[in-house]
Amino acid sequence: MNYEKEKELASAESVKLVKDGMVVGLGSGSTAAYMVKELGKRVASGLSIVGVPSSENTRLLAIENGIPLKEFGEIKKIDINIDGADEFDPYLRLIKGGGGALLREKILAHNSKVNIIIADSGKQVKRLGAFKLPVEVIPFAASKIKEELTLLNLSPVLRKVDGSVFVTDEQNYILDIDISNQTNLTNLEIKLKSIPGLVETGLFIETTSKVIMGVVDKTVVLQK
Ligand code: ABF
Repeated sequence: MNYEKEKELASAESVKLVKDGMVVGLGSGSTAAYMVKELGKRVASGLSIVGVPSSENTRLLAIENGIPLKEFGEIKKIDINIDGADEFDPYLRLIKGGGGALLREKILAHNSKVNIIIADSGKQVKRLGAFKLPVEVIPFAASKIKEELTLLNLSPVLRKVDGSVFVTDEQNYILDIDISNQTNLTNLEIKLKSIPGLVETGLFIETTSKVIMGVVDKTVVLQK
């Protein structure tokens, strides 16, 4: 399976949905990176858009690719948001945040008219949870939240990269939790969001308009 090819195919297909004058949410991760590069080519050919990046990494990539940007606070609404995912299920519910950008990604998704997820076929699952769910927590509360999540049998692990604690664009920490035995994701989301100091989860339950999935040498569109 050539997942990189599938990511490229899905990204190229998603960029066709972008029209002149749109405000475009720019996702994070390697699939979204293909999309940003493809969008940059269309901007170079005359497409007139404004991008809103979901991470500092995407901001830098968008600048490198000549995409005009605005700060999230400067725009009224995002016309189309294009982002990746770590997993999606048959209900188009997502686990996101493998790259640590889940907070800004969820904020952009919430403020978008249309949310397009681009993915390779390896992201499609029958049931979410093989991929650990990232939750973003403020450093002040991280250890206590970890204890609370442990008592909920969610097996939290503080995310580290090269031995150092990972810090998000908003200077928070990430706990990766095991939701594979959870039967009600809506209740789980409500429970998690009720914990003071837990800022956001990588569970995107209602935001997705459609998924464009690369499959070998073509793309498939999935929507509710
Ligand atoms: C991003 O895309 C993250 O939310 C998610 O973790 C990531 C998936 O990464 P990749 O496209 O590199 O597989 O939006």
